[in-house]
Amino acid sequence: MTPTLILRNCTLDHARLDIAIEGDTIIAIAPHLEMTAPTEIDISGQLVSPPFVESHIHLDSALTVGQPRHNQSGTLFEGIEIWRDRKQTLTTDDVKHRAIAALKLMASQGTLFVRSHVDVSEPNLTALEGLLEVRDLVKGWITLQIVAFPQDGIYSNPKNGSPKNDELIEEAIILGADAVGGIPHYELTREDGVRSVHRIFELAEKYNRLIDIHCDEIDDDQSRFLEVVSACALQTGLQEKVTASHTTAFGSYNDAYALKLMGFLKRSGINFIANPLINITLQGRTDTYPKRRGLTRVKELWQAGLNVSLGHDCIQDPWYGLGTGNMLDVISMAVHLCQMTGLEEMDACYDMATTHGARTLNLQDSYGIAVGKPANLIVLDSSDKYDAIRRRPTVSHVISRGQVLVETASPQVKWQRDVD
Ligand code: 17E
Ligand code: FE2
Repeated sequence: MTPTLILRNCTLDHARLDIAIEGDTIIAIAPHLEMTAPTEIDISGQLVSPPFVESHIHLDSALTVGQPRHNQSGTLFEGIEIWRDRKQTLTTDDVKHRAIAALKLMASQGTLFVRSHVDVSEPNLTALEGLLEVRDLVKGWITLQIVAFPQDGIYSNPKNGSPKNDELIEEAIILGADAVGGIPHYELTREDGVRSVHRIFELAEKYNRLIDIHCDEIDDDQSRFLEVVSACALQTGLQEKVTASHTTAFGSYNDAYALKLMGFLKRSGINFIANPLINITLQGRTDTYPKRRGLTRVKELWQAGLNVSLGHDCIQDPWYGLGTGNMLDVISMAVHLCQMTGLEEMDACYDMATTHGARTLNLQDSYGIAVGKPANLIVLDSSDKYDAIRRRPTVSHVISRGQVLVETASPQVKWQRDVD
């Protein structure tokens, strides 16, 4: 074995270990490795973690806030209208520049696996073309999955509108999208919503793709497409290849229905994604007081053994003008909003942005810190997950494909005078 890089004195799973890398693969992990390498880095006991997984973001609309106007009501629907205007002026270069800028922001803070939705209810598929190019351009340092997402709905075109969104989504899949998306709660009727879910499953089966559906992203307790998604996942056997994003209406369902549904969800074994930064701001907008949090039942899903992961959803776009690309912000918000403040619960929220996200993205064996796996890992200036969530420390090193991609120094505080 001839390692190219050794990380010494890493804190990994509460132990002090050295990690040796050869090329792009982890080749040894042990307390004191005898071997040497041309590059060795003393990690000085900092926390080493698998990279963050951003399991839900919209890179095509990232960094467009204020274009052509700000979202005054803060609702999902005004966001969709603003985006409908903005997407008229899309070019592939515009999409590529913003997407790469957002990915660099994310990678510099430890995210190396990303699932992005891309709006395919846009006749030229410009955003898709841009993101497909980006997926290829960045693959040497970050993994990007693309979901063909019909923002305006699959069946919402006027009679003679062409081309139909139903045709565009299929074309997007043929062109190379990794997953089929949807938005059943925004189809014109409940029946169309159900029909759209069936169509999504049909396409996923036909082209052997994953599924990730924006599902019940509304406070309406009558929005019940999750049961349809879960039933289709069970009946087709696609199960863990299926993800329900947002499911915020689940936070408004009555407990009797929620209990029944939870049993069905356990049988179907689908994945869930919550986006706490944006769910808390987009939802609850029609409430006076008490005001709902607009989040799905993250804690209860986790307690039921279902796979839940986390995403930003937005970085400075028509739906949410904030967003940093730092997954520790998302984790911290989840801990607060979902009241997952027990020690085990906080660790679980951290895992939702790492290992659980990897499961949602179907990354299987290519993710994690173990001998034989690809050498992707991050170093946090921190002692453990709890400390990392509380302080949101600097990610000091990002190692991607066996090489140091980014190094960032922690801020240094220098007192300029003595105080008691
Ligand atoms: N589109 C949508 O339908 N829902 C969202 N949360 C965003 C875009 C960001
Ligand atoms: Fe989304």
